[in-house]
Amino acid sequence: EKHGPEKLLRYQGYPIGGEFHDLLFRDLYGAPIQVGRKTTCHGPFSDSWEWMAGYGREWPDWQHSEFMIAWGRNPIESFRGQWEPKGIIETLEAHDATLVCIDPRYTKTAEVADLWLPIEPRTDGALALAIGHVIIKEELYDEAFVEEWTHGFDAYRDAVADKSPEWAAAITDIDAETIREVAVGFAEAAPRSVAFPWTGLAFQGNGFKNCQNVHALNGLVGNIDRKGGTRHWRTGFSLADPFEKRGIDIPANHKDRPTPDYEDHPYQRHVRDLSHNAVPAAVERGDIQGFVNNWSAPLKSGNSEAWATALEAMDLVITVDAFWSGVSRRADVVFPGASTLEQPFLDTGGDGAYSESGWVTASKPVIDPIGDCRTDYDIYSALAAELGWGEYFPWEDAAEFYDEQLSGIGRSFEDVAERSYEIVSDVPYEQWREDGFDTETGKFQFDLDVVDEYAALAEETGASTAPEWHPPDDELYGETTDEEYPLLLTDGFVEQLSRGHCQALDEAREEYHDRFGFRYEEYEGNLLHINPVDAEPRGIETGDRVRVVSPDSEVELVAHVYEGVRPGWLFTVSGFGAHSIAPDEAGANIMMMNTERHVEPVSGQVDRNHPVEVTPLRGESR
Ligand SMILES: Nc1nc2c(c(=O)[nH]1)N[C@H]1C(S)=C(S)[C@@H](COP(=O)(O)OP(=O)(O)OC[C@H]3O[C@@H](n4cnc5c(=O)[nH]c(N)nc54)[C@H](O)[C@@H]3O)O[C@H]1N2
Ligand SMILES: Nc1nc2c(c(=O)[nH]1)N[C@H]1C(S)=C(S)[C@@H](COP(=O)(O)OP(=O)(O)OC[C@H]3O[C@@H](n4cnc5c(=O)[nH]c(N)nc54)[C@H](O)[C@@H]3O)O[C@H]1N2
Ligand SMILES: [Mo]
Repeated sequence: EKHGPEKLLRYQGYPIGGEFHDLLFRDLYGAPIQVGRKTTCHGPFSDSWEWMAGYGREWPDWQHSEFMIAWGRNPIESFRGQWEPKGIIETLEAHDATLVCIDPRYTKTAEVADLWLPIEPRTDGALALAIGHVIIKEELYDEAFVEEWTHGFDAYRDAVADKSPEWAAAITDIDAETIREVAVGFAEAAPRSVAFPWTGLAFQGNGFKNCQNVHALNGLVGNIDRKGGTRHWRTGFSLADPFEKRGIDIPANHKDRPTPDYEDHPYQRHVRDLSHNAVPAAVERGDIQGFVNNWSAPLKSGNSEAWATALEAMDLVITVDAFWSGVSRRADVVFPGASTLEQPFLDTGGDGAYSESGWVTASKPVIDPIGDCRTDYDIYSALAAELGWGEYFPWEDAAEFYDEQLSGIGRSFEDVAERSYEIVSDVPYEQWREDGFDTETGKFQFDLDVVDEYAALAEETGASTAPEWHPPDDELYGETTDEEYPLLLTDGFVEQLSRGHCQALDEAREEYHDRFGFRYEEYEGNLLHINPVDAEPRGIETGDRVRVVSPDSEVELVAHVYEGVRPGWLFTVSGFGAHSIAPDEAGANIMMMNTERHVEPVSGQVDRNHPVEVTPLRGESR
């Protein structure tokens, strides 16, 4: 009432009740601003793909592929028990396919790969240019596809003309012969080949360019939306609209509200939602006075110290969460959300395990919500009723809503949930033959100067749209290591823990510690993996408590001396430490070192690379 909807910031993780949250807080209450999911997870790789290929998401057709490059990706762990590892392992066995893993960390994906390339971090764009160089020089690209379906090939060819494997070897620390071998293997297997980046490249300050250069390789060999290549993600069917069925017109009360222009943040002119790391500044300026959070743990995602201060400065913080996260602890109102097993669930997709089909999957609650917890539908419909919008939530529960959605494809919720999933449609390959590419030129674009928003941004920031590799430079493209801070630290995921979801669960943490030979009864936090080459001169041994200092801040962790990380590079798992759901906030949240300036300049995505120095804390072993 005091500040109006334009001052209430929305933030969503991957909730079950996402549509009900949007209906209440966006459409009805009219809060126009949300934090961009892309700015914490996949901005650089999906934005560059969208500008090049015209659709938001590509997806590897692993199971039919003959040559796969997991590029800054770890699907064997990050999708354990799911379709990604299944597809990869199936094709490795059935087609004798090749898997190349490009990662400074020896992951379980590296374990099953034919080739592990522990690349110098953040040099991926240089490697991609050299691969393009070889493919063109050896005339291994798909001439027909390039001729008819791409734009800007000549400019691309000129840009890679001098980017030889020898040039890239000096930058990436991968030898020139290996670069040639990967380039030839990738191109010869095409169209059944795929180069697919994600978080490893998305979390870099120069990540947009690196992803742009990797995507170009897929265009070059013409594997776009072809069997064994990259799929164009589409379900190929539509569910019914339950609101339409009931004659309910949903208003768009968020539409005409004023939103601030973030003059000092050039990427915000094309990134529709607010960048995660820009939120504290927006609060400080008074643009944001309140926060409504749904299933998300923003305090582990970037600029954490400033975020915590910002939450305290806000007049009203509301959250729906299942655990006491850093947000829950600061919230004025906490709605204890039911877990996934306590509420009905429906999802659709056109990717993955059934890469030639669109599918629907559903499940019923296994038990009723425990204690005071409520399903998302109950929380949002009760709030709506109090606010005078009860007529927009006429359903008994989400299951009834899903049932009306499924009637559009002649199914019932009961049926689909009984079977757990159903294949609904066929999604043909080469969809571009019919529809073209949804880009400025109607083609796959090597030359991104035709994208006005990118051209304008490049001009404003002093960057360029060309296929180039930009080294980190302390200004635009990420911070460099130096004598004082000689090691590069980043964080990410591990098989045993799912994002910020599991760190409160003994069993998950125990499994994680077991894997690296630790007893979690002795230390419950995350481990700092450090190569012996870096550990020995510093007198660091496995189990030592260490202090990690960056130009902005410092944290304490327990070291794991380990050859599975590249010399000069340190890795830990996110979701621990300050503001996390881990008991007693055990371990460290390295995003306490992250600040507003740690963003990738094109997509506004958080840059999670930090130059640091590490010293043992004497007499304080775990
Ligand atoms: N078990 C589990 N599964 C998950 C998640 C989880 O937390 N736990 N999270 C889910 C989510 S939200 C996502 S987005 C996906 C992500 O799925 P993936 O992207 O497949 O998984 P990550 O483990 O993030 O893989 C990124 C890899 O990049 C490496 N890397 C870091 N820096 C560089 C670099 O400079 N160059 C290169 N080439 N590699 C680099 C890291 O060491 C890491 O192994 O996983 C999903 N699945
Ligand atoms: N430092 C660092 N930050 C990262 C990443 C990283 O690698 N390092 N990865 C980034 C990526 S790829 C992504 S996608 C984002 C994801 O970031 P978020 O969207 O924040 O997702 P989670 O970390 O999974 O946090 C989920 C929240 O939901 C709560 N929750 C868990 N289960 C339930 C439930 O059943 N019901 C309800 N109501 N709540 C529940 C948890 O307590 C937690 O607070 O994080 C990004 N942030
Ligand atoms: Mo993610």
